[in-house]
Amino acid sequence: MSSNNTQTQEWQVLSRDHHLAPFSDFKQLKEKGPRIITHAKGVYLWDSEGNKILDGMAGLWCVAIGYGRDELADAASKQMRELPYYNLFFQTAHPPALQLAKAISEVAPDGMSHVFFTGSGSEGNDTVLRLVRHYWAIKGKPSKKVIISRMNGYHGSTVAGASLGGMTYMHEQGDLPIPGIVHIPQPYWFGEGGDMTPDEFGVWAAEQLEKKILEVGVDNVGAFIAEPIQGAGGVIVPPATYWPKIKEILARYDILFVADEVICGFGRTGEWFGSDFYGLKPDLMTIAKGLTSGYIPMGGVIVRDEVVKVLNEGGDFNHGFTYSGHPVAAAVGLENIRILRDEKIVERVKSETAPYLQNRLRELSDHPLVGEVRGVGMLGAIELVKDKARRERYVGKGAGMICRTFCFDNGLIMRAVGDTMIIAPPLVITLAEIDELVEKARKCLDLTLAELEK
Ligand code: PXG
Repeated sequence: MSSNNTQTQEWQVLSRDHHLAPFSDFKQLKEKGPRIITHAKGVYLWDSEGNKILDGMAGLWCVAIGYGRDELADAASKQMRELPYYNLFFQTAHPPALQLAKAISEVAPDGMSHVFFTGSGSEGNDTVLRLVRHYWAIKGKPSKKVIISRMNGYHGSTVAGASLGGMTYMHEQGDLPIPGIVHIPQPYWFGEGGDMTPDEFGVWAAEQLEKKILEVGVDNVGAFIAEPIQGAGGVIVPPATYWPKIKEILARYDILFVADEVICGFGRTGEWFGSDFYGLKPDLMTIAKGLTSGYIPMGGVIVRDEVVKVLNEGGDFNHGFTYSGHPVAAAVGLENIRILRDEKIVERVKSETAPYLQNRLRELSDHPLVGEVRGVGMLGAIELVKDKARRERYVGKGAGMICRTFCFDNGLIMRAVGDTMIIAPPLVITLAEIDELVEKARKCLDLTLAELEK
């Protein structure tokens, strides 16, 4: 193990002897030992070696209001003393879940005033699958079961979530997707656009939805699910032609549209939801992450009123979780939304910090290693290439991982998805902190280029 610090070593031994970490190579992690994060404030993390790190990923895309807000701790503590647990089953409810449902409906797009709570985004998407099929059964069209999703989309890690997702490396480890879920190509122009212009490619990628609906048969298709901007897939901002064409196609066929807002929701694009940013009209929206700024686990599904009207006629919906609408999580979510609203954090992202971040990030386009910089709001991606004009990669060199390691060692968390570097900082990041982020990123691009050209 890498550290000389005995406290760090102790924790790494606990990891080696007792912990199986998510999305990790267990054996490799045992040998190397994890970096131990001990505390955080604002946009900064500290590790057990005393390093201060600018968190360019807001944890895992979730810490919208930044670390260390006592108000959320106080809300949790107060609720734990008053009613630490009760459920929403069997015709009971409690104030925090009901108040949070109302608060969410106030920031959600018009006509989406009901929420089904879950414990996570994955559970939210499991709920989506159950809701979609239940909806069509009530409407007398039980054959409309198939859900169309996208390759390289991310919708979670439960069996339904991973099936809806289009990550082949997840499908390979569990005989997924489950039946009734099919995938179409993603609108990733930089990686897959070939000789088409971005606009041509956006139309082509959207047309794959119509092609798939016709192939499966509209009588068999229940819904299309998509992230407004793919997050875990590499911050894939679709070409400008994509969503308008998808909207046109959705209007032609009687299927539901599910926006997975787990990353885009609660201000990340500078609007409350990615659907607001693109003018989409989803029937269902999956939420999590920014809902509680990650201070406590919680997810849910926001449902359009017309859909609720149908569900109201369907008798029991036989689905729910012990922790659906957990009172402590709900109290934290309420306080988080209050802070987002009262401090006008979403407005400030839109008018000030996001334009600044996007401008500053694009300055990196002149770097010899950078093939494209793209982003929206507090989401950004930097493509690492060997040849800019031909969008040619460094084959087999692991450029992204090299860059990610340099970033970590230089006090910046910037993630790598293959050779795409991605950022999603807390929404409260300041202009000075954005400067620091971009300057550190440039330095690490220099170090990465030098390493690759060695
Ligand atoms: N939908 C989207 C769009 C997500 O980004 C989920 C659903 C699932 O949420 P839960 O709460 O069940 O994790 C997510 C989660 C990564 C990474 O590598 C991204 C997520 C989770 C884990 C890793 O970027 N997003």
